[in-house]
Amino acid sequence: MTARQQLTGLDHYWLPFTPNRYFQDHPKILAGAKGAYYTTDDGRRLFDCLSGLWCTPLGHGHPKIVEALTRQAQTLDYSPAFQFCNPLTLSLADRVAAMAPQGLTRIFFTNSGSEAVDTALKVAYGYHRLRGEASRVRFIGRERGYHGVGFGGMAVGGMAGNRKMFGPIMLPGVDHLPHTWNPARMAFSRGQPTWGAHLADELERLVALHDASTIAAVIVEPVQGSSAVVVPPVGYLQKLREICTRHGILLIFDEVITGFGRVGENFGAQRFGVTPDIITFAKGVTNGIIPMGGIIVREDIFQAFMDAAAPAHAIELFHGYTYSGHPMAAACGHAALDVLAEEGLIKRARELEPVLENAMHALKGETGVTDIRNMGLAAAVDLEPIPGKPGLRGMKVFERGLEEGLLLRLAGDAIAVGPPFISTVDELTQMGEGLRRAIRQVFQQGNV
Ligand code: PXG
Ligand code: PLP
Repeated sequence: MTARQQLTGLDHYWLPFTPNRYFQDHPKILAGAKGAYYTTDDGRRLFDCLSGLWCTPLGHGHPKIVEALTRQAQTLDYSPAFQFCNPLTLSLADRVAAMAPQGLTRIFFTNSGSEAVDTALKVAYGYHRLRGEASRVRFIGRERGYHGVGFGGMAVGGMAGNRKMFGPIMLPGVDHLPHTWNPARMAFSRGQPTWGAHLADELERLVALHDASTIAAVIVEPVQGSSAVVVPPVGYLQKLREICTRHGILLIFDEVITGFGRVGENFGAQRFGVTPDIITFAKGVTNGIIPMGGIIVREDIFQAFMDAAAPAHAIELFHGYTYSGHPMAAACGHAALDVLAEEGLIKRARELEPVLENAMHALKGETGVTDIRNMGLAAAVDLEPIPGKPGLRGMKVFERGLEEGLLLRLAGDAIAVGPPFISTVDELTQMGEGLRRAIRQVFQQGNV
């Protein structure tokens, strides 16, 4: 029997963010991974164009990570997250704080980006409340933003498809900034578009509408990832920072994708020279091997909780997860950050940025390519949709990409890539050419 014939579970498993009925008939099964490549159950090798789901920038099967996990499983496989800690989780907090922008010093660990976002929103509201500003109950997100699938993250998120079923049960009081993508002004921009900083002034309008005294925090991704790599216009994030500071609103950067080197610096905050009050992270902190996320907060935000009038034996924040700061995740995080530092991979990501930029922008002029965007080791290509069938063109290019040996990421009718930092120049160039062939094949078929 082939591996495919032995496959079980299709009658029981419910896949996340996947057309399940299509998957039933076209299961895509990965059997192994090493370095920058996956192997499918029928023995095909696929270049890992999105580093898993943006989470494995160091590639797969790194011996240091394997060794660290083996050792940790034999030493301390779990320790209770409440009332106890372990040395590795504590020292991982030191390391994450050392990588963060100055002033962001306290780490709260979660197990995913969604949990990190909901944690950040609760901390932001709690901070204001403890300081006597309990009226600050609103959160401001942004159109096209993705902040995970928790009740908080869903409400501040701005991808319509993720929200429409749940409108009636959404967190109240949330408003959204407009997104910054404007094809007439910025199509085919390399890196940051020069037009669009003024869109941050929309925050002033929301403040005027709702009053600053009702707004707890603004949450944005420095570069929007899930909605296909929307890069902030030059000066935009600086303006958001300035407006938030002026009105006492906390600024949260959701760096679940942009953190740990994806944009060529530790965090997007450093790449863009803007320091938020809270950073959320996940994915790359453990190279995606063991789930982990968290938030990094300003010391005085943490202190506001510590200083609240309560006896010293009282819990300051009624929030946490069974697996917060899991020792296996902490061991994985240390190994991943060791590899990132020892192999100089953030610097390498920055060096590869122009290679990826050139490989992707070389697709300009291909039939059906309507925009190309890039920042750090992230890029996306917009494709002309098939009339009346949104998403189908993207799906076809994605499927064709598999034939070209590419595991691409599908985002509606856009294709996103976020290759591993260990990629070679040749691999990135080949990825661009493979994508070109996939796009040509699909547009040659016409609108069917
Ligand atoms: N915030 C941001 C900015 C994210 O990108 C989350 C929160 C949620 O993280 P978790 O760990 O709960 O999934 C994310 C996750 C894609 C893709 O293809 C993006 C994400 C997840 C899966 C796929 O763009 N982002
Ligand atoms: N539901 C129940 C019944 C629980 O007991 C717990 C945790 O103890 C949770 C949900 C939350 O799980 P986690 O801490 O893994 O987020």
